[in-house]
Amino acid sequence: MKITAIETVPYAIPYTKPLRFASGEVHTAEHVLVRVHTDEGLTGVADAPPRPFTYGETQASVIGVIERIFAPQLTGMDVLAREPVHALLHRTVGNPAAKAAIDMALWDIAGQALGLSVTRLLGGWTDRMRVAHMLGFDSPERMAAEAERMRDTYGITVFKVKVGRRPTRLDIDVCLKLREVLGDGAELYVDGNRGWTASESAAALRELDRLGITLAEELCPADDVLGRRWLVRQSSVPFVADESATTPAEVTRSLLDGAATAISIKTARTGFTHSQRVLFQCEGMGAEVVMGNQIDGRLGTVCTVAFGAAHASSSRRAGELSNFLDMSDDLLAEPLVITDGTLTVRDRPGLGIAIDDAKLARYRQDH
Ligand code: MUC
Ligand code: MG
Repeated sequence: MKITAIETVPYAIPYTKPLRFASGEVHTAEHVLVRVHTDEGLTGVADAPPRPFTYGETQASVIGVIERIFAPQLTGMDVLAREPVHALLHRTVGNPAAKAAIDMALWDIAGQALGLSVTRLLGGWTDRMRVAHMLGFDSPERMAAEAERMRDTYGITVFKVKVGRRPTRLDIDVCLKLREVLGDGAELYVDGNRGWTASESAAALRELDRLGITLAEELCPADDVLGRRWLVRQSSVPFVADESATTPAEVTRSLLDGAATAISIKTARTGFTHSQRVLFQCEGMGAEVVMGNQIDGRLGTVCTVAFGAAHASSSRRAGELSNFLDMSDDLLAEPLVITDGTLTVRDRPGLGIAIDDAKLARYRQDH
């Protein structure tokens, strides 16, 4: 089966509640729907969420690189020729979301052709994941109210708290409030998106430790090489690299350099193929992983849970799978349902995604 065309559709869907964090904020999901068409009539679908504050990509750059470079290179290639496809994608540096969307759409086609879900193709460990919800910057009261709403409505008891503001007290007060309101039953972890210095992070970690946080992510920049290593050595919980370790090579360097002891895997930037490489590397090196969230909509979340549920080590911790709840609408024909703090994989061929054409017509920006 051969690739005949790669279609890119820019769309914009507003958030009901913007997500704010140390490296940026998102008010509208300005993503690119990527569809890979084949000569046998099957179409693979995935989402590319540009994150200029993390990777430098924009909606226009995702469309540009796919239309001008990737589509001409890949058209005519065998859908299952994953290694040759990646060798071609690799010739162009950067552009992780554009490459990841193409990779996931190809897995979607492979699953459809075989009549198997992508989760089963990747490893078939389980059919569900526990859900962690990301709480963006706000006052302690409002963040605690959101956490309570997530717990009461969806059964979510794991929360990733965005930190990295100055003074650090702002974020420590949020965590204190969350622990007070949610009690010991809730799991809390923090993500600084590089907002603090290593010494600010170390002082904050000592206080956060007392609240029983379970992970600390990107509290200071990994480029502050010695400061970061010094901080990671004194962390009593796994220290997660997210935006500082976005390729298999960066993951290796990060773990060997002591810049992290755990890795956030985001299918939106490493697709399924390279996410699996990263996962197996982490297993080999004895590092934990967490399934992260690239501020994904439902489409991206379907991909994250499809991958996370496929392996024991990627489904052990709760995955960040719920921030699509903050979007005013989405492109999927069917809703994603979180119950008892759990999201289940669709047991359908491929990714099991159906796009609602009326919604796509409403939100697309190219006409
Ligand atoms: C996260 O884990 O950092 C914020 C920026 C980004 O690239 O992803 C989000 C969540
Ligand atoms: Mg992060």
